[in-house]
Amino acid sequence: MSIQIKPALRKYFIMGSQNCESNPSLILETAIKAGITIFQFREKGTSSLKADAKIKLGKQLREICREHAIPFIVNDDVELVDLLDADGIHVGQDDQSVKELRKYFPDKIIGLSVSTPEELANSPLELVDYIGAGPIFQTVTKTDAKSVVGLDWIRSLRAQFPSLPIVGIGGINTENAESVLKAGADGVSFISAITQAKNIEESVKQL
Ligand code: 3NM
Repeated sequence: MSIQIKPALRKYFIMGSQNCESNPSLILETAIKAGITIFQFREKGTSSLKADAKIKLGKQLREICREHAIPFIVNDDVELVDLLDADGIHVGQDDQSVKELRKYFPDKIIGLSVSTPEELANSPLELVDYIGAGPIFQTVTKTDAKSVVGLDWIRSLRAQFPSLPIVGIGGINTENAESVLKAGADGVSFISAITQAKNIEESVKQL
């Protein structure tokens, strides 16, 4: 499957079982039917599944994405990329280096989080398929999130890199998603806007 990255970034749903109050597979299926364009499996944190249970859930979510031709990205976990035959991997600045990843995965999507000008200066942008910029707004989902960077961070990145695929992250919801796009992002990524939604269908449409 050859993936067009910019359109895929438009509605980027991220989730792990620790974010869900009901069945993750059902939440993912509902979100896909409502129009998300890419999915990241992010099984992370104290209450997340480990080892075999993590792999088992990953396989279920991977199959759901395959059935609906939705790109499936793994957060951080290199082994899981092969195990789940993922379409790509998303890493932070302190995870496995992008240079190593690109050697290992020449044809997969690689996404990198970039939150500050310093991080930007140290990031090999030519080796990544997209960057995640954030946290744009305050988030309660990631307890160790960096300081809020605001919409200005998107504007600054867009001004410096007119064609770089950029997705905003952090505190993005149905009320503020449009402002992220207007600031220059190709898409919005979100966890709680869907996992905590009263009505997933409505929320995906408004994001
Ligand atoms: N990464 P919500 S913020 C996973 O800034 C993640 O890099 C962030 O969750 C970053 O949409 C974040 O519920 C949490 O705010 C996003």
